[in-house]
Amino acid sequence: MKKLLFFGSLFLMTGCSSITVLDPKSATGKDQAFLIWFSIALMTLVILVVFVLFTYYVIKYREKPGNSDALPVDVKGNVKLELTYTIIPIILLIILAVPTIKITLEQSPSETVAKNQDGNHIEVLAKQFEWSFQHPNGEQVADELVVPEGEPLVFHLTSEDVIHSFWIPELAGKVDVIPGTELTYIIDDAEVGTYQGKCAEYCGIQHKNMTFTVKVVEKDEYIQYLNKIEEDEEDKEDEEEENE
Ligand SMILES: [Cu+2]
Repeated sequence: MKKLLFFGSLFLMTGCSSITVLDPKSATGKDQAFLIWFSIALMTLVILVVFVLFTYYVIKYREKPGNSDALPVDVKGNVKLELTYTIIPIILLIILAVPTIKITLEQSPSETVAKNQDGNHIEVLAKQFEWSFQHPNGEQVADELVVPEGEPLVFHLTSEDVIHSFWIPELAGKVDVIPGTELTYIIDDAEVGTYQGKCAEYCGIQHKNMTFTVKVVEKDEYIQYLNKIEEDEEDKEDEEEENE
């Protein structure tokens, strides 16, 4: 039994080290992680109360030597008890519902095309099996996204073929990317760093290769990056002209 517990907990702990969604690097992700921790805490409280009462009554009313024939007193309902175990769960559900509804409504991707929203706007086009990111200066880069820190990241998500799912586990939850619809999704206060992104909806034979990198950089570095991709594009055009 001890061995089982030891290996069981070891197994659980090794799993936890890689759950990046529980240690997010953006305000949006932190709100989502808060909901996960908050509901786990409430559920743990309920489980503890149930198990303590269960253990207590199992011991209290167990069969004792000498009174194995005794029958319990027959009672017909108990209004106080029934009200207690009806009202407490209702209160718990309300406590859980308030932050859940608030955060979900605030963060839900919207179908309104919010081009005048404050922040850094990125057009995201998903297709089998590649992500294309269009920066505010019009330049397009595949599978790598560089964004500045300090302003909301406003993603305009759309798909060219099938349903994909846009997911940067360390920054925020998944969002479906749907052909024919443009969804606006905002990630607030992303910290400087490099994060992995992926498609989280099975979209075809090479689905697992549909990954991308997100680099959140300081403002100066971001401006340099924009200039660089613009120059690269001009160089490419010049080369093509020379080749013609
Ligand atoms: Cu995909």
